[in-house]
Amino acid sequence: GSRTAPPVTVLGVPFDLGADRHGVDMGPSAIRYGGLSAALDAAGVDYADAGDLAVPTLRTRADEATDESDAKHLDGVAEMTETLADRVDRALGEGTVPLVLGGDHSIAMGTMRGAARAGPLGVVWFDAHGDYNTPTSSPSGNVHGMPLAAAHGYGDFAEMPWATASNVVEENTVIVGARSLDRDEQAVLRDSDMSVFTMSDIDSRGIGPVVEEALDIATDGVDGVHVSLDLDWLDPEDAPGVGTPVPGGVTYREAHTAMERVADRDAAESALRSLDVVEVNPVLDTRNETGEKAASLAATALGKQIL
Ligand code: 6HN
Ligand code: MN
Ligand code: MN
Ligand code: MN
Repeated sequence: GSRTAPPVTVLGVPFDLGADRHGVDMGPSAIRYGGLSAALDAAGVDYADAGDLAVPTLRTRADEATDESDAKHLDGVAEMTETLADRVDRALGEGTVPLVLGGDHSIAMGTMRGAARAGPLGVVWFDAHGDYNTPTSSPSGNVHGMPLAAAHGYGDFAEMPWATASNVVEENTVIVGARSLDRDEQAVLRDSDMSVFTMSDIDSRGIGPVVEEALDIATDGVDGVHVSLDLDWLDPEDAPGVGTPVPGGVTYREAHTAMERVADRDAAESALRSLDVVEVNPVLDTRNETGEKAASLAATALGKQIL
């Protein structure tokens, strides 16, 4: 079949203050250079590239510890979150689906905060990690390990209204492919109403059924879903250009199937409100392989059915 999908607004967010590794700020360039426009064209996606947002980075900041929090660069993250949330809000107001290119995963705080303004928002989080730490629980202090907790206003984030995404609830939040959860994250996720599908679930049930169930949960009773694709969800053999690789991830083929299921669900229900593709670090990559795969996966998630 065919459909008329809303056009896409591409937003680059060259932000690296949420991670320890320099280079992830070049993610938007790597994804564009990796063939994003050709992939979107081939997938029949109508899009406009709005360029990169102006955000603070490690290179533009002399002092690495300007705030008092246990979380690094929280003031810079706050500035980015505000800027991106407003830009996502505007893209949605123009009737487009924002495709947000990271940048480290803390940028999802801005995407979700903006997307949730349009109404209740489900979340599907494709990641090796849970990203449910708080400044108190984090072993690293890196905010890219915290965006999902921030969106929910969990723990320390209850006192940081700038970080939260109203209209994001645990019942509609799903993590897919987690295989590296810190101790406190494990406890929180176990006791919460969020759903977590591990690599073991994917191995035993297959990627297609797992993603279908994840989408069922995320879209239950809400009319929009945010999909967050961390490239470290893939096995490091397939996606080496990431800052926190974890062995035992999904193959590129499985990731592609997952994005096809997202596109199919969107074709059926107009489910996809926003998409971010994060953690691509060309400095750590092999011939921009990870940037190319990120471009292709984004286009697949947004693509029309061509047959
Ligand atoms: N990511 N759980 C670790 C931490 O430092 O909190 C790793 C987080 C990785 C975050 O890849 O988006
Ligand atoms: Mn992540
Ligand atoms: Mn991750
Ligand atoms: Mn299809």
